[in-house]
Amino acid sequence: MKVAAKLATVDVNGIKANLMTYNGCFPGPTIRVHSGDVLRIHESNGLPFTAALNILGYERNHVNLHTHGLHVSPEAPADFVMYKLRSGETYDHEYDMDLQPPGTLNLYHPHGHGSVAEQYWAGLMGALIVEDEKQHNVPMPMRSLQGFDADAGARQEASQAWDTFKKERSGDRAVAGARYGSALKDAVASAPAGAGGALEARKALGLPSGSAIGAEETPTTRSRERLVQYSQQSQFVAGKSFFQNDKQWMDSTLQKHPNAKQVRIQFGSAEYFDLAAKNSRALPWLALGQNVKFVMDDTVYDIYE
Ligand SMILES: [Cu+2]
Repeated sequence: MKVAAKLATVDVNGIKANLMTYNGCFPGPTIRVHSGDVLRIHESNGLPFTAALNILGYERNHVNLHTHGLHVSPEAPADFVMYKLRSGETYDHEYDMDLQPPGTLNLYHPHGHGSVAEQYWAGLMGALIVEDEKQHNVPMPMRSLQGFDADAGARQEASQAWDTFKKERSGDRAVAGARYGSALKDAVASAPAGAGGALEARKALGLPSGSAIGAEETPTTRSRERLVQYSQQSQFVAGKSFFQNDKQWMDSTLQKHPNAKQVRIQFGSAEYFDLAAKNSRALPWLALGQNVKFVMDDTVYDIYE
């Protein structure tokens, strides 16, 4: 992917505007990537050279590049912004998207101290889309939150809850809503969602905080109860994120190894204990239960009951 900062006259809603642009368009070209990719961006600065300073006293028309929202390294050559690209210079960024969850909308823009605001406002920005699992062609059995995908009731509750959270700006429920929203969003990535997260979720969705079963059980409260469970269906264990599909805990990196060698091992069998004895690093993953699937040394281990 190439992005070139340059001045251009662009049509913005029928009005001609002289902007700073990426590749002569506004917004800049949309970059689409997949979780697990290596994204390479060749950046060049085609803005005119000037010795002028801006109102903050910083030299103008130097750029760099920031990927706003990506879960990537801040070190060179990834999301490193401690440099100034002068007119005519180039920089090659490389971002490892291993930790970036699928299905997210992010931005790219320059991030130079003292100059970012004027450049951003002048038009230097573009969208950076990390495709969702469907677009990524992740096989259905390897997708996260499969149950949620198939559960129309819970999805409807989620979208209504989301609308409510946006409207409620203050108070307990708004705070719980914000916390719960981010717990649900992170459920696909490494999720620290524990008992506290569940409590926030219950508060936000207007459910009783204990498990007061029976009182007023309606289809709506049942959908909301399931929604709480979906946001709890992941955990981070010994360097891997796991999400739960049905009874099975699945390693999120499975999505990157759709064609890896598969070994099916029955829980409690002689092979099971052999695997445990020979691979101490697999112990925390095996401890997840009797139905676990994880990747180790390019092999997928499918432990079943
Ligand atoms: Cu930003």
